[in-house]
Amino acid sequence: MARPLLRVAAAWGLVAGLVLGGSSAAQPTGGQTPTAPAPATPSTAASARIPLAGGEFWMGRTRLWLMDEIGWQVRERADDRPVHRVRLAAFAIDAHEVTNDDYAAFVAAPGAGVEPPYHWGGRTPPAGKGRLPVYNVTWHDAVKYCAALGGRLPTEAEWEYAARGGVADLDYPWGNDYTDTTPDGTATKRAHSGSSTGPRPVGSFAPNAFGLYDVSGNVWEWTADWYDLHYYAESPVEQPTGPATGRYKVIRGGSWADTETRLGTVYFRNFTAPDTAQPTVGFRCAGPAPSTR
Ligand SMILES: [Ca+2]
Repeated sequence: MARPLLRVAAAWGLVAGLVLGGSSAAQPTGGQTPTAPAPATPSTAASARIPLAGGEFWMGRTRLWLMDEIGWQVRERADDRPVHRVRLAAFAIDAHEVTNDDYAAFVAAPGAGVEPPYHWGGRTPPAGKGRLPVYNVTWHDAVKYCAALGGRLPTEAEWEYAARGGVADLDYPWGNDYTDTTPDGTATKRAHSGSSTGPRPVGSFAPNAFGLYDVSGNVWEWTADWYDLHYYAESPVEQPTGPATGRYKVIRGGSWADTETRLGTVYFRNFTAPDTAQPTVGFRCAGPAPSTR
């Protein structure tokens, strides 16, 4: 049944044009226009963690793709189905991908027990690169970083819940169109992808409805969960945490290097080995919900 993934990047526009909306297109509730680059003053990861009340949502690919539904589209895996109900407790998640500056402070801390990413060429990031998302960090070191800040990696379900921003039936964190068309007809990207020169400073585009930046694109983001092709068929409703074991960890959101826009959807699942450090993979942390008084 498994067939090689058809390299359809060039044809994806055709596929996207055949989307069966299913229901009326969800309205983007976040900002719709890319913003100016983020302020030069770095925010700390701790201060930029967003509390989310938790709740229920439909996890998985809720939008129907005509060529997929009728079997015309060749896919190597259909791991984003079945769509299933998920209920999450309150938690908090970083507004931004972890930056080089964030990670440098961690690396320099006594007892951190991690080495700096090799592309830095030293203990600190290259000048002017502090607001870029950190990458070339293994899953294990990402876990250490988050723990040092009183957090952890988000589960895959938490990541998707946060990425959707409380809006049902989305393809992307801002809506269903990958680009924003200005009055003069210019199509402007709403996330950083399809580049050959690396990521951009975090927060270079508008956030989603929950205030998360760069959920789509910039760097893939580690999640806590092991990957399994069939997990959605057996996922519990309550607080799913992924398979008990596996070989690969789930990464989400697509990266600066990806040209297929579907990789930047809120439901696209990808995976890689936890001991690999790659220039397209970074992370953001989650943590406990702030205590209520
Ligand atoms: Ca990202």
